[in-house]
Formats: sequence, structure tokens, C-alpha cells
Amino acid sequence: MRIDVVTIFPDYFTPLTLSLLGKAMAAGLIEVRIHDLRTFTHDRHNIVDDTPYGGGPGMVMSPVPWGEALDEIAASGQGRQPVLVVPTPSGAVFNQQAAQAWTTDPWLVFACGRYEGIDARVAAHYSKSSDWAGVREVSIGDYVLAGGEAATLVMVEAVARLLPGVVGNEASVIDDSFAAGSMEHLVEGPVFTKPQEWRGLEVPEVLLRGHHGQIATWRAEQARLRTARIRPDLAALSPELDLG
Ligand code: 6GU
Repeated sequence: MRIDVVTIFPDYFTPLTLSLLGKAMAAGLIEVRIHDLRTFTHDRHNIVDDTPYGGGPGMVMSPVPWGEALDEIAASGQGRQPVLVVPTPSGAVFNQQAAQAWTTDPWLVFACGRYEGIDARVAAHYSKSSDWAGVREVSIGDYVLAGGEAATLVMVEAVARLLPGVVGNEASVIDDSFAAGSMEHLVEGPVFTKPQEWRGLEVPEVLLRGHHGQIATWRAEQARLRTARIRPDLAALSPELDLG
């Protein structure tokens, strides 16, 4: 998968070279290119924003440098068509289902807005451009960030860890696709490692007995209990599990 990111803060993305993502990049499983939006300006102060039409607080990102940046990126793809992802608190919610769906996109371009957002004509224009495979305006949750950079890091990590070969892609990710940890209606229960006793707290005895059937049953029950307690919104989606 190819991932391009356009931002006025390229340094924000140095964490992508660490750990999981760094290894995936080194292995050629993902190719990440970071672009500084200010290099697509032509004035001496590299200005990327302007006052909003209609008035109001803050500034809006100009469509002009965005157009130049995105056209150049698409033109570098040898006829391939990227998907434009625009992180915004007013977007559709990005969740585990979206992350899974995006793993089949060969090329994602993230447009990180700052200030009050990007001039709406950018999303409108690329939605109807045959050089692009579509535009997705997405939010990572119900809170407001200062810009799309942190949201982009979140989405890139959520998608990349699902790509074949990226994690120890085996159990930890495949296990995500059903039952506990799926984010499909259940959160994971508690996990434990050595020592068996720590500061007076014991590891639950069922985990020490080695009876895999009992362990699976216990873990499923723990997931149900925890989901009912802290995620009533998820519990309500699985009435058959009686999580309420
Ligand atoms: Cl994607 N961007 C911004 N700026 N704030 C957000 C968000 C995105 N998702 C939640 N809050």
C-alpha cells in the first residue's frame, strides 16, 4: 500500500518510522511519502490560509496550494488513482470496520487540515475527478483536534497493522476478527503475565490450569462483563449476549 500525507507539519510524521510501521516500511509492505504543503505556495511567506468568506473566527486553508499538491501527487502514480482522505471532525466516523475496508485500497492520500479546515471546494473537486478513486471525509471520534495530523497517524496505524505481514500478523490480528477484541460489539477482558502473584494480587486460577475450553469460556465472560460495565453503547448492539 502507498500512503501520501500532505501537511504543514512534516515533522509530525517521524513517529511513522518507529517500531511496527517502520518495519513495514523497511520490508516494502507500505510506502509512505510526506509532503510539505508550504512547498506548493509561491509567495515569500508560504501562506496557506486566508480569512473565511462570510466572516467568522479563524482562518481557512486555501484551495490553491492544495490543488497543486494533490495534482502533483496523483500525477506521480503512473495512471493509478488514489483515494483522498480528509480528516475532519465533521466527517463520518472512522472505526475498525473502516480500517479493515481500507486495507484493500492500494493508495491513500491524507490531506491534513489546520485552522478551521480546508476550503470545501477541494473535497468537491477531487470527488468528481477521474484521476482520483474518491474522497473520504472522516473523523476519528467525537472531540476536536487542532488539525488532521494526529488523526492521520491514528488511521495509518489502524490500517497498516491489518495488512498481511505487518504485525506478527497471525493470531493478534486474526483474533481481532471475532469474539473478544473484535470491536464488533465486545471489548477485550483483562490480560495477565508473570509473576503469578504481584503486590498481593493473584492471576485468576483458571488461566493457570491449562484447560483451553475453560479459558476461552472465562475470557468470553470477562469480555461480556467489561463491555456491559464500560461500553453500554456496544452492549446494546448485541442483545443476544445479554450484556445489559
Ligand atoms: Cl479527523 N480532525 C480534527 N481536526 N479533529 C478531529 C478529528 C479529525 N477527529 C476527531 N476530531
